[in-house]
Amino acid sequence: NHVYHLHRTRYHFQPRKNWINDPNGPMYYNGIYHLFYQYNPKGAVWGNIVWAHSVSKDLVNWKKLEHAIYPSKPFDQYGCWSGSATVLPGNKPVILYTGIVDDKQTQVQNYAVPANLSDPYLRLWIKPDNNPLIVADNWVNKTAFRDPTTAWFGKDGKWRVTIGGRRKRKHRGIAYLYRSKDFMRWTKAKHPLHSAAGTGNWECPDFFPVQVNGKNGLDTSVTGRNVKYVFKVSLDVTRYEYYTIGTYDIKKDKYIPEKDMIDGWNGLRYDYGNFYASKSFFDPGKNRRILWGWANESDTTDNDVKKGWAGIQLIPRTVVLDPSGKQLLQWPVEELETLRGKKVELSNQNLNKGEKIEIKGITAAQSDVDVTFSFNSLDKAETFDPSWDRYDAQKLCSQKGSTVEGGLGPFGLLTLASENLEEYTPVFFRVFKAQDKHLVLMCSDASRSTLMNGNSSMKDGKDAYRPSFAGFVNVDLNDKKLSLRSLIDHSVVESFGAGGRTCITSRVYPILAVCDKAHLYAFNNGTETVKIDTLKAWSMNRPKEMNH
Ligand code: DQQ
Repeated sequence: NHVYHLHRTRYHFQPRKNWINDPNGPMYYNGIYHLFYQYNPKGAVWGNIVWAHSVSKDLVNWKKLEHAIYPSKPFDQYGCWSGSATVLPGNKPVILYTGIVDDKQTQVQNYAVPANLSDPYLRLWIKPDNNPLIVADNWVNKTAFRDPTTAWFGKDGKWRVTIGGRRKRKHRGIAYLYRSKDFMRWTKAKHPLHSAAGTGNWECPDFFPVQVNGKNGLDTSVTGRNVKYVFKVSLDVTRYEYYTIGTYDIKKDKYIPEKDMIDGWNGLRYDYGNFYASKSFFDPGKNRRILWGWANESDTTDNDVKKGWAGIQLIPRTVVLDPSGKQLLQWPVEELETLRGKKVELSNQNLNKGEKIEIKGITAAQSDVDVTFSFNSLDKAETFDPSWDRYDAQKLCSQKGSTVEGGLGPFGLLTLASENLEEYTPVFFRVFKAQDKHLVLMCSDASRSTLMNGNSSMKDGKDAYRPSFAGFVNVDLNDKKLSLRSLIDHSVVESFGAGGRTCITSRVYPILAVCDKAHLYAFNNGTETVKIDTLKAWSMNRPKEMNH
């Protein structure tokens, strides 16, 4: 049991025990951040779901409160599933969430309001008797009808909300649209906000505006000329999320992805690793949009039960539209930097083929590392075989891991490494030359992360899941630089490539590379020499207050 305890994260959001999943109803209200989340009060596996509730002034320190919403009425007695918060005019928050009404998992949409608006923490929530607000009609698949978004307000004086689902007897994922004048009586729009064939059930849709050529976040109801929209879904079948960028046709009340966006399984992802059921919210305190994602365990269900806990919330990320307009950029919220302790710095250090440098002097198992690599030429980039699948970065990463010699790369970090490299989780780049352009592969490879028995590249709950997560990075290499930031926290490595263009999160469970036995290295296994331009690494402190 000793080792299990060492896998608890120290600066990620994690309750003392039991199962957690989706972040719910995140909001900023009167100077306080609220985070609700799916929680099983009775154990470390999914079930008995309530909305647990924590509050924070800085997104770093969290105070645990009593459960906000839990099964108690006919409209939610079998579970209180995911949903979102909307702050109505007059500064009145309201939560929309999915209630499970029977043992067949029939889903309805309910609302809850704070019992006392003058309580700064909004501890108590009331579920009025006119619930449920929205029930499935005959055209809606009532067991795939859930996760209402934050509502947005139209120029016609009506509120809108979208709800995830799946066409009956079809694999078309669908985001139903409902409208209401008073937030109480809701009517289904003739057309969904959006749908896509072949994607299966959509969970936790998210829909929000982003500024073009700007870094401010926008309230969910903002429309206008300098605005594009993001639409994200969590795919029930594959357990990952994808998003597109597009426009919102207000007349037709439809979202339309831009032409060159892939609207399906090969679409852009917030994160190419363990990141699911995410939700964003507008933070009027700092004029930014913040994204929260959940990472489940990659360990066996047996080990989850032995540990007594499962699931963490990842570090909240600021999201903005990339200047190209073609994707988002994500970056850990600036408040995280208040946890930075001891710092070490390196600069202008060459890494020749096969070399590695240890980053000493910080707590490698609990750290924040930010490094920029540079190189003199792209000439040695390996040829990208045209027969390889450009959308299967993960397969490429599992074949061409961190030790297979390349041209330009593999180079990057070896995180959570044991002294003799029996265990390590490399996060690295590999640059390829395709016919039309260079392709930058970014990997976070858990395949050598632990000597613990049981190993699988598929998640089945019986074996530990050790995938070679990977994604391509759409980055301009003209300046011959690539940057990487990794947040390392005992059993999680959360990485941001090229300023947050590509993000990958891995959950790993080393048995040797634990606590002060964990090491951190920068490495290069490519024939082209790369240089560590600058590297800054910090030991990360624990938040003073964190649900314990
Ligand atoms: N988790 C919730 C659902 C949602 C799913 C139930 C996504 O509302 O669709 O715990 O992880």
